[in-house]
Amino acid sequence: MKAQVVTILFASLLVATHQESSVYPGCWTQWFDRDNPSGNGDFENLAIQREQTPGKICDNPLDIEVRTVTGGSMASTGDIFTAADTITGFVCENNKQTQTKMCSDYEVRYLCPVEFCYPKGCWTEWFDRDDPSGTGDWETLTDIIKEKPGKICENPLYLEAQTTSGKSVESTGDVISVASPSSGLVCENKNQKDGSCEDYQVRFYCPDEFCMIKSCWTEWYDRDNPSGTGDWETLEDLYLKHPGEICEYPLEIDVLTTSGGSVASTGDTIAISDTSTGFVCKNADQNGHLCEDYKVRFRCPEEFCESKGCWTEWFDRDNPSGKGDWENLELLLQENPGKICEYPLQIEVQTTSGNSVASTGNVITASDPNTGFICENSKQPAGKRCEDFKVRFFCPEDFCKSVVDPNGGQQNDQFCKYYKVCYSSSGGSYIETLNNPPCP
Ligand SMILES: [Ca+2]
Ligand SMILES: [Ca+2]
Ligand SMILES: [Ca+2]
Ligand SMILES: [Ca+2]
Repeated sequence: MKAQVVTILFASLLVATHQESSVYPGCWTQWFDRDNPSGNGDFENLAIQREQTPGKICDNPLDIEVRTVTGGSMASTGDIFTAADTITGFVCENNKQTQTKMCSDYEVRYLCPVEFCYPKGCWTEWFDRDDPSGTGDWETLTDIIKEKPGKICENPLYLEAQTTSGKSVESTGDVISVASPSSGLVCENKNQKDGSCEDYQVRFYCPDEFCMIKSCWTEWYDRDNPSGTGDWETLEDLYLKHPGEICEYPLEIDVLTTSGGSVASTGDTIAISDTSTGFVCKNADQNGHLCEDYKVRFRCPEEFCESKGCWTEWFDRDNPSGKGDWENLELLLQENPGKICEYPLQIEVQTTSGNSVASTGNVITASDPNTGFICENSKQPAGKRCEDFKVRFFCPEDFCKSVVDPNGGQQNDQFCKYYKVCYSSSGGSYIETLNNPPCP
């Protein structure tokens, strides 16, 4: 009985801490109330809830919060609880109550990691711009944006903070003046008992628009078939087979069957699928059948993307006089065989006169390296039409080395003589061909 009380106190302490703190890198699920106390009690078990609402709760919740369905606190009911944790979930059994009454009716929710809440977002690097030697440690968002342009978004969703030696903020006992994703972290020496803050570092979780600009996907790889012990698409093997094409520390892994189906749709039990090992499906883990054949790709950080690949020439295949301006990849690939890679890493779009997309005020239907660019006249504000846009794509290095003769012929020695990738000092690059200007 004593142990239970301790558990509950501990749980509610954690809840309180996280509720007050917007710093914690996660989000709360909806409230779940699957049971009523009329039977043996109120059973809000995590495992059962997961089965009933697949995909709504993360695999490893960071915390649980419990309240009565009328919004009362756990303590207010006087009930004795069997469990209130992130492993079991919540259980209150009627026969464990000392008072002659049933359990109250409770609902629960879980704190999930930010990667679950916003799977397409990304963490920035750690920033440590200040030392506490002056008035304190000022790791403010405005300063970091100024000092590290392009390394951080302007509207982060979450902040994570720790000391430069990796200790949690709570463990230092410091009184923190400011800690939020919109402001960053400020610790002032004058507010500390010992007159000095620890040295902190911060990182921010940014929305997907930012992440996609600052990272790139590799091509899809399918090096193995499931005919042996399974389908082994490990990074170790892929590095060997495709040297230089995949970054050392991928940010994300993406897996599909070779026919494009989702992993979940196969029902296969997957042994490994992560950014440190890659992907493994073992035939032995399946119930008497073979694994499906899978392909994988990886999302790599900006530094890697910039260095490995080349820009195509600019394409302007359509005019906005009809339904809009359709510079979509599918048609561009058909109309310009060999001049664009099948899986571009990035897209760049401008008006044909060289202005930015933002400057046009057009509502854009699609603008990504998989789809290409589409602007539809029907989606524009009243009285407005799409401008005429041009696009170009950033292609993986493999493609750059094997660009087909822009005049339609196959790659040959003659072509290789005039094909060259030009790199500019600002980091951009393009292919020097008959249609593109020579390297400066
Ligand atoms: Ca309930
Ligand atoms: Ca610092
Ligand atoms: Ca495979
Ligand atoms: Ca156009």
